[in-house]
Amino acid sequence: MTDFNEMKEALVACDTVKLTGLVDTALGQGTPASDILNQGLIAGMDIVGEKMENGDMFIPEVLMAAQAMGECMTVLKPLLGEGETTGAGNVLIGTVKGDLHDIGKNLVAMMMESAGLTVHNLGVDIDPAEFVTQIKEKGANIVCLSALLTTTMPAMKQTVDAIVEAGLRDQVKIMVGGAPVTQAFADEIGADGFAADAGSASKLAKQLAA
Ligand code: B1M
Repeated sequence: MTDFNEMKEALVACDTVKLTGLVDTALGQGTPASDILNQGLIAGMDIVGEKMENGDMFIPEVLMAAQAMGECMTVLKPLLGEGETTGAGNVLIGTVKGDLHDIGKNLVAMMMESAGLTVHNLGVDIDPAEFVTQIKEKGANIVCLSALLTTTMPAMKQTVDAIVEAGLRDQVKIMVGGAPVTQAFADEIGADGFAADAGSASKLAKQLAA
């Protein structure tokens, strides 16, 4: 029986060696990779967020925790696939201008790749104009925007507007996501879809691409 509390504690303590050991043990016990991700790592990151908010953890520690989670993701990535493949979706994904958070966005990219979609991961702090350039260059039919800060959510609207102004709106479906983002916000800015997590983002992308 996997003790997810121990995993969460190791993540909060930024103890990469212990955390990767616990993940290996859990996998050896037959615990599904998705349970380790959701109940261990993402739940642990939520505690990190609360501690950050309360001033009990500072940026360097939060980065170390993020790095520890990244190490585990290397192990979990091949195990998180959905097993289906489709050539339909050509996805461009990036974190919007002003925002440096990339763990969730990379998770979404990873899930989409494992679901057989072609994914171009642009990185973080991506300017609206750069999204436009990359849509043209990569011939994307789906654009995924990630934002983790309420202050960078307006950059999602600016990116949608830039795509409209470039005359590309009919060529792409636009999806948005990230902790502060909601379906109502997606509707408000004229996006085609919202996904609350990596699994539903991957499913929605396949639906929109079909
Ligand atoms: Co930041 N940070 N951070 N941070 N950070 C949050 C987001 C915060 C909620 C913490 C808090 O105060 N409780 C808060 C935002 C408050 C707000 O705006 N409402 C915050 C803040 C304030 C800040 C700074 C401003 C702090 C400062 O400097 N004073 C600063 C901003 C820097 C910047 O971006 N310009 C900052 C910096 C950082 C670090 C660099 C230290 C680090 C990021 C490292 C990295 O990403 N490489 C960091 C981290 C790690 C966090 C927390 C702790 C964890 C985020 C995370 O990775 N979660 C976070 C608190 C929290 O979220 N609990 C916090 C795990 C990840 C798997 O979940 O990203 O939500 P998430 O992704 C999910 C879904 O949202 C969805 O699927 C993912 C997987 O299921 N999803 C999508 C995400 N993108 C999607 C795109 C889609 C679809 C779904 O496209 C269609």
